[in-house]
Amino acid sequence: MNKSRLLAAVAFGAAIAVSTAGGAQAVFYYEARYQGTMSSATTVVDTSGNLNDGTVGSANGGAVTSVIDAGSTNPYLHFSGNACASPGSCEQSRIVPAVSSTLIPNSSGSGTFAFGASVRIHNGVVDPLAGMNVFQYGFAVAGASQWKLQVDKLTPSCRWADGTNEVLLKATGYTLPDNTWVKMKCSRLSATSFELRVTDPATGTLLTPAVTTTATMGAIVPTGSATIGAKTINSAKQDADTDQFRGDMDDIFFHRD
Ligand SMILES: [Ca+2]
Repeated sequence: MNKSRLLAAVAFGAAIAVSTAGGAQAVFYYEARYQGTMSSATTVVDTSGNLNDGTVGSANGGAVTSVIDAGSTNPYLHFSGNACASPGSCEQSRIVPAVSSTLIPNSSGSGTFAFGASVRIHNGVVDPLAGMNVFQYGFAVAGASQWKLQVDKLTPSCRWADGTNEVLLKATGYTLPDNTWVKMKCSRLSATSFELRVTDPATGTLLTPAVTTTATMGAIVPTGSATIGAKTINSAKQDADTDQFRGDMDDIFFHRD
């Protein structure tokens, strides 16, 4: 059992204990989770138990690969290529879950839920001014539901929208460090409470103060396909159009309470 799985198992056990003691509180439930393993060149394995594997789409030679660093046993996903502003030649890759309709909060979209991922970027590969998508479902347009995690200009931010109201939480003043794993978790903690936590995935230590807000928000029911690593694949476009992620990603998750 690798460290992240061990920590997950410990956290799961703790949640069960709370649930038993409290009587009514549900154990959070991973609807989809990608922890770095692939079963083929284009299939990312869902470890949540829901068999919701992801499929890699690509253009211009882009790829997602499962990598294990020397001295480690923990696989992660690497998105190929360097930051690119030359339309027609940018390596592109993204992951699309087989099923997106399950990535909806309970209570017809009104329930509490969380999503997130760990990322590691590399100076010289990534454009520090770029928009980069991590995990999103739905688009940021008027009238559309969405939940989204992104690292635009290397600053983590989460967005929730019900089609009318929106919340954007940003870790203002914090930028992703070079060659370092950082975990980001976006949570709807109650009907009106939202939070972004940026932590060291190995220890859980906050790397910047948690960002929270309260807001009016209805049901969040995105449509279409959830995407990981870019909002679209289009060989004629450049990174600024596709929000292509550059670097490494691990433990991408969506869970409902
Ligand atoms: Ca992993």
